Amino acid sequence: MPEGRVGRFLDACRCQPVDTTPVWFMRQAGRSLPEYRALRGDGDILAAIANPELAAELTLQPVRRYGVDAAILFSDIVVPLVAIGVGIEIVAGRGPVIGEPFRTEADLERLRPLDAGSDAPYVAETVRILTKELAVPLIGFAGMPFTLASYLVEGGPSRSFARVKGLMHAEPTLFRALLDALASITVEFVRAQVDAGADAVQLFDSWAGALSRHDYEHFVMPASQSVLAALSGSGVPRVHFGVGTGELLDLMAGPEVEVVGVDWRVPLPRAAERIGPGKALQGNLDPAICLAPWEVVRGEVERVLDEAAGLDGHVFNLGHGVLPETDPAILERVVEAVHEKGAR
Ligand code: 1CP
Repeated sequence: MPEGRVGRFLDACRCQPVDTTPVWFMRQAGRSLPEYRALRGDGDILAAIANPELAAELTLQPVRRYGVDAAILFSDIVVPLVAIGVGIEIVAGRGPVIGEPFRTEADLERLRPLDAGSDAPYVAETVRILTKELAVPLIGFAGMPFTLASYLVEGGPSRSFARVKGLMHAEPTLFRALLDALASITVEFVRAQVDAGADAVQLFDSWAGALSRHDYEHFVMPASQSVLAALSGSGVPRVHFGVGTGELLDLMAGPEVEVVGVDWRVPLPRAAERIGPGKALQGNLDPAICLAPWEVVRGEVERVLDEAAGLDGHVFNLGHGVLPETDPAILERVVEAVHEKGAR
């Protein structure tokens, strides 16, 4: 890709020189945007995702409004599971809810392999539309096995993750088989996006931070590593992200990762110390700060950029997704401020 706005996100991912710091926001599409609410209405989000024209438009909305340096495909981490026939509903204001949660060995049969071309043809179609329309890179994404398993086993969003951790400890063999099945599905889902033209991928292990370092390393890391390794031939940068994963950052970095996503709890220089040289970091403004008056937000944006000054590569982002109550005007100004202050 050529230089300037089109190239800076991918260059930063590869720790190459950039004209200014690239920026995008996790959950940049969504309910904080009036144009999103207008287009989505009360329709089913899974139906919107399965409609390539609509999904492409929802992907483009934040790129137009904010002038961010990357687009992220409008989809959801549960889409590949829905595509193989797992009964899942995304309930407004709550999140994915599983009709029949996974608890026993018999449930493994419901996790057949994904064939993205026939089970979810709309994904590649949306990516193809977007690669024609976009002047910035497109990020494809998927959920990592543990985070997907947490929804399947808990039956929906959870605070304690007691059931999925219970399964992990009580039935480690079944737990590993579950994660392996999910790893294959994730690889196929991400590959389909890359083959259709996605320029980078982000692997969301949003809830891995609920685990102890020991349990992550022992029970979860092998499946996650297999996903990352399977994508090594794809040639696109791999971003690995979780929330509350400060104590796992070195384990999540590894040789198969180009960019490590960092939430707001860990200062970027400390994250870099834990990860070691040669990796780009992505983050890490606390999304709640974007609810404060602009002068406060600006100060915090500058603080994050100051902390990032010594990094090998930096992609500015929030430490987690945009909160629905965020004023889009604030995010417009964040993008401007990052580009201005980050200029080399
Ligand atoms: O109808 C709606 O608008 C509901 C909100 C919503 C949206 C906009 C959901 C339900 N999913 C999405 C799209 C989505 N999901 C995107 C694309 C939009 C963008 O980023 O611009 C992405 C990247 C996701 C990924 C996703 N879904 C993750 C990983 C990222 C993260 O936030 O950690 C997770 C954990 C989900 C599950 C999910 N889907 C929806 C909700 C509300 C949730 C979280 C529920 C929970 O707290 O467990």
